[in-house]
Amino acid sequence: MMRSSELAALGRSRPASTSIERIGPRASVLRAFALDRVDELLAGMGRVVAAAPFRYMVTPGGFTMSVALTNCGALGWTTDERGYRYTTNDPESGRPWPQMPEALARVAREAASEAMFDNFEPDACLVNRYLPGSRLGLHQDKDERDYGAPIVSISLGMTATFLFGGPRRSDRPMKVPLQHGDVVVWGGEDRLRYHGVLTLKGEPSPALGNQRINLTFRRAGQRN
Ligand SMILES: O=C(O)CCC(=O)C(=O)O
Ligand SMILES: [Mn+2]
Repeated sequence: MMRSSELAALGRSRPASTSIERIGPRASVLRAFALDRVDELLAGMGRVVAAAPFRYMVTPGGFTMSVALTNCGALGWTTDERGYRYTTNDPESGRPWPQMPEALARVAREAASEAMFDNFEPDACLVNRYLPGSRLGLHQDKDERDYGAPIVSISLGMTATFLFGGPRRSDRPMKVPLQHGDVVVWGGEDRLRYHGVLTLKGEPSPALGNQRINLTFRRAGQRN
């Protein structure tokens, strides 16, 4: 996998505004990392949403999530009264989840590599849509088959406050503002840290208006 220095050698240097903030031993925020890829990310996402529209899923506890979601890739994350799990097919259409657009997978691989996780090959991309008032409670990402691969999370649109906690739900989370184009990567000893998103509010985004889109890439099935 290529690092920035190698990309620069190929004439693909990152915008000057890019910087890395460590938020854990194996967790970092890559500021503005996806900014020069927004158009291709949105185009790819548009194709995914056309085939598998956003929907509001129900938690096992019977609550409807305030975040709308869909998926692309070989596996897609779903929740219903029976629990959380990954499925190969969209339960709404019965068809396989749309393929993960190569442009999305590429940014995820490059972000993982930049954060020192080589050979990340995502097989699942969960697409979350937040509208003002949407929130995501503290949780761990633990429905994946093994935790060897990192989570790569791209933020687009409105700025949100990401909560990044510890290994226990009761650990006080740090608050990390995430802006359009920022990418968070966590893995290794940080892989199971609790995290969530505070209720979305504030200014509309010049790029996406009154919404925030989050693309979360995972290795959910067998490892490569
Ligand atoms: O929207 C975010 O920044 C985080 C999303 C997330 O944690 C998830 O989808 O599991
Ligand atoms: Mn999560």
